[in-house]
Amino acid sequence: MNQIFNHLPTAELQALDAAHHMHPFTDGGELAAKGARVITRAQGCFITDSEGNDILDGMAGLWCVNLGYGREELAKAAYDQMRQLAFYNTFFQTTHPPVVALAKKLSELAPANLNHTFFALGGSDANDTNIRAVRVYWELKGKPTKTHIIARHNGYHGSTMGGGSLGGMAGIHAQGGLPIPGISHIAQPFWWAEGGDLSPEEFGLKAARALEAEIDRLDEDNVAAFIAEPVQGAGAVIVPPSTYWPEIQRICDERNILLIADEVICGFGRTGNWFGSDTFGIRPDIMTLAKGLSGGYVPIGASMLSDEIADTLNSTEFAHGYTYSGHPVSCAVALENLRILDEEGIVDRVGAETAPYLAEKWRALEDHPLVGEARIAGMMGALELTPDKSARAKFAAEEGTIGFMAREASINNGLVMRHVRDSLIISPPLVISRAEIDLLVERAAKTLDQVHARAKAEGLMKPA
Ligand code: PXG
Repeated sequence: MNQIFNHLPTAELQALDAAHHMHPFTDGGELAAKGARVITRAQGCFITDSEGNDILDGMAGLWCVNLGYGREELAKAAYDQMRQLAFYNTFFQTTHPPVVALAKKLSELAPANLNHTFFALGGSDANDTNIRAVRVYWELKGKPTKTHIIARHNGYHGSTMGGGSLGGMAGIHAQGGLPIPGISHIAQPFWWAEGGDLSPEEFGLKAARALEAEIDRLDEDNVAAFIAEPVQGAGAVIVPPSTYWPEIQRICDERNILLIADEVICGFGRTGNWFGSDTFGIRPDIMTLAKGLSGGYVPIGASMLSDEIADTLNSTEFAHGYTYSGHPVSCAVALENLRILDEEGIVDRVGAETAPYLAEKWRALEDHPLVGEARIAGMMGALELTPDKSARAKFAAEEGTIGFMAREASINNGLVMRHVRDSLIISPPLVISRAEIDLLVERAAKTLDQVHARAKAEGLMKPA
């Protein structure tokens, strides 16, 4: 057996980690001084660290372990497929059964006009595929000037050159020359932070009409597509007002702009339906998929294309693809994951039962003095922390100070929540039970009490 170092003590693993492993989105020096938390195993909705702490995983890994940990069927699907056909490519006029079966299954689950899948390894590279696909599409349609893509501030679409450029994250744009040319960003539908005196519905319309203004500014003949997440995930679970998506859809239809729904987080049940597009009545031309497609057990991503786009691209050679596009093992695991989601009625149960239960409990946290707004959409939620909720105020302290404090307190209370700026977010496994939801909310409430007391004691409950 290869050495996987399970036997090493925590401190030794941390030292080796600091010496040799570079972490994503992490200040390496700061982490080396502190030591990474070592996660050694997981079962159901709980992860276990090397010190033996069981922690409720309120983030489903990273918005992906939707069936929870330790599902034997998924391990067996990988094992069986590795023995049958560990790898073969799909470049040179070959295919294999798992990729055929998965592409067919996706066409059954996706909105009616999306019947064609181009596979990737995750969400970032699937979005890179999308950038090229929409540009080649318009070129083949005889409109080669339609190349520009409109996205949103604080959207997240990955961290490759393409994905990071589509995303609207200032921290990513600050490094390495992003965004690449031909991409611009409009306002996000984030009422709490940017809605001012408007009602959420008025603000939803205003935010959507920023798309129309941007198309006018660029000229519709130069615009290929608009990309957005149905609910912004990494941006802090920003649930758009009810007026937003219908207006975006109207604008894309009227102005002949392709609509790309980035369903990397929302897809496969997270919002209580198979896709966020179903929940919000969106009719996308392309969907980006990853994460929940395999439940996080193996890497896989995908772009699902409309009949019209696929037929057009199929009229030539689309010079694009990854060695592992449609990897047989990833496809086999994804298929098994979708079978379980389907046959165990997990998406239906989330929509009809557990998400409404979570929503009721989560919204009650809005009464806490530290919480300004409790947002929830299906199995994803956020708590906006504030020193003054009537003013929707930010803290005077450096942004993220209270959020980080709350994240650390939460883990110590046995619950993984993530913080974005000064909000706390959750995205638990879709199989979470009512009793586990009770535990999640109880630990979140305890965390809020502790952080509120500490922030008061340290004089941090001051509005900016
Ligand atoms: N689109 C969306 C909507 C995402 O959420 C990606 C694309 C990129 O996927 P890959 O598989 O290339 O990472 C994502 C990924 C966070 C966090 O901290 C969120 C993501 C990734 C890493 C961290 O919330 N989302």
